[in-house]
Amino acid sequence: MNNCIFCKIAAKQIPAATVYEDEDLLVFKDINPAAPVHLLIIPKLHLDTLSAAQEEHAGLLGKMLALAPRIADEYGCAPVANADGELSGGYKTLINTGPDGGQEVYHLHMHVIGGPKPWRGQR
Ligand code: DGP
Repeated sequence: MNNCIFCKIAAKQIPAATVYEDEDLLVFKDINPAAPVHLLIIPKLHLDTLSAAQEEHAGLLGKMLALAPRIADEYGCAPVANADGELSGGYKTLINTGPDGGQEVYHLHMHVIGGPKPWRGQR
């Protein structure tokens, strides 16, 4: 293992508020939440960035994306329609990639951000 903080979280060497774990993925609360719900989905496999992912990682990326709505639903963020069909709720999924993409931690991760507004940095 390198000196990666998210690898250390995955290896349970440093604590995190973990909300989901399977053989490939870990989900924990962001230490600096931008919204009432702010979770990070990481692969246990270290990849620096989304751009480091290769064809062989397609299944892993698919698992991350497929998990996001399940976790968001669990945290009450799924979009719901009222009787008039108007939608409320919802969440943002975000993968920052590289310096210009705003990436700070160089272990691939997907943000799941939701809950009652306002959120910090909302666009
Ligand atoms: P990004 O800009 O996409 O690389 O965001 C990295 C996020 O990781 C940022 O929102 C804060 C969070 N983070 C950084 N270090 C830790 C940590 O040690 N524990 C937890 N739970 N989150 C962290």
